[in-house]
Amino acid sequence: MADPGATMLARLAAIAGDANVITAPDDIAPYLTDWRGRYRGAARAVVRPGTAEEVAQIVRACADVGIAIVPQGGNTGMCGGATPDAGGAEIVLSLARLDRVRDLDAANATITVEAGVPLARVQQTAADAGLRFPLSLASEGSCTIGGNLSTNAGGTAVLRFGNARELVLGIEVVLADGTLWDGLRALRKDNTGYDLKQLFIGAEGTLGVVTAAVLKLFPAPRAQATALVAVPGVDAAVALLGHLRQALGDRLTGFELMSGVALGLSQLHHPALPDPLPGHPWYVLVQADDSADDPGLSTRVEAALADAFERGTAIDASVAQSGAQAAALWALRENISEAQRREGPNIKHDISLPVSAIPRFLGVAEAALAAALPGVRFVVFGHLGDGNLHYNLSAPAGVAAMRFMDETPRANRIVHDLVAAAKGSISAEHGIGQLKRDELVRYKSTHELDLMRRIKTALDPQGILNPGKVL
Ligand code: FAD
Ligand code: 2HG
Ligand code: ZN
Repeated sequence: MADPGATMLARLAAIAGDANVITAPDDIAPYLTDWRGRYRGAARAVVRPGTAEEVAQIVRACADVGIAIVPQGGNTGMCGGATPDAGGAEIVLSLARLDRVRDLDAANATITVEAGVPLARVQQTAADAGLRFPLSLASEGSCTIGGNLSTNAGGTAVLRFGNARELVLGIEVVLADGTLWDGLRALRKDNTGYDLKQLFIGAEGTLGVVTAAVLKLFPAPRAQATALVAVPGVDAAVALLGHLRQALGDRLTGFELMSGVALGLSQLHHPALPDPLPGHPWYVLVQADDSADDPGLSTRVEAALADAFERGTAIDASVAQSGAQAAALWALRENISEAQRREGPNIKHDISLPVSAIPRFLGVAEAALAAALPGVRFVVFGHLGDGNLHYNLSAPAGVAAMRFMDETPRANRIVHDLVAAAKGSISAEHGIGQLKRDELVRYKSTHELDLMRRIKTALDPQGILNPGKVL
């Protein structure tokens, strides 16, 4: 009698081609662990379809025999959402070969791309057409549009352009029974019932497999100004945010907070980067863009900062004088995660609060954590303009990073209880995946969890799409 596992692999190979059903342990290993190295799973195969129709056939084949599917894009997610469980019965469905830009409509300011297109390629394709796709993450060279939509990624320009979900006009999705839904509309107005595409955005592969999307484009920035600003404290940074919003209006696209510790870590691991304002407790990276070719933008930013010095909300600033200098300032910010990874595992908290509540939260959380975990090192940075902090905790000096991870439940309770008390979110932009599944149950209301479970059951009654993630 034929081995049912082998029969299934043969069926998948007949759909995607022999070379795209990978089972050799060395070849599948990179797909079985996450960027942080926090999770390690097993899978019967990694399947790499090349078209949306092939994705649909694969999902149908899996649905027929009840095999669970873990969609994976660039595998840069922070919550283990793309890592299969340890059982070895699931398949990883890599969308990487769905990498075509299907259309760019300059007059409609839209681009239609497949799920596996890396974010940086979408940005570049838009730029080549004199336009801009504003989603921007440090992982943009590797992460994919399918992953960005499935996590509702945030990044460094949310302040001006919104999260990934605000940038989507249409979507193409393979449903749990293998039906291919073509929702690739390119309309800015469409009130014909429920906004179904939004269900799949931020669903982390638990409701459907995204195969393509229509994304909004914007005018390219013709003038840009970047400044690293030293601030005396986070309350001053919040005041500076309000001040720059008033002075720059919509031109303010990024407002990133970094503690001196976080910046120092980035510099330590990337010594070629500059150190323009050493020795301050907190920094803000300010980005201003104008679609008009305004030669006065830097002057406008400098004038606003001079005003901030007078008010005491800023102490010092370094305004980039060239594109290369601006890129180096951004590299300081964007390399913090990588620097932290090199130091060993850390306890991450991706939280959001009303911006006004952040200074108080920081004071109370620091005191509580320092008392509970003496010597804990705070690596705090994030998208302050959106009220989103990466409130990461590293092991005290002399404590093994791996052992410190055992403190995760205690640290989570302190941080997340404070966040919940301030009506914040325990996951601002990274999602739930497997990392925060139990935390979600603790902090989400029973009504919301019940609604989420009903949606999951309605769309994936067999529970084959990314089981054990989110819910
Ligand atoms: P993956 O990691 O492959 O998958 C993520 C989730 O989406 C999984 O649940 C997976 O099953 C699901 N999925 C993937 N593709 C599909 C698909 N086609 N259909 C259905 N489900 C799918 N995130 C931010 O929001 N803001 C940041 O600023 C940011 N910066 C980062 C910096 C670094 C250095 C790194 C490593 C990560 C950063 N991230 C950030 C996290 C990560 O890059 C984002 O979550 C990104 O959107 C994930 O895309 P991906 O293609 O790598 O998805
Ligand atoms: C960032 O903003 C990412 O750089 C990663 O969201 C955050 O490493 C982190 O905690
Ligand atoms: Zn972030």
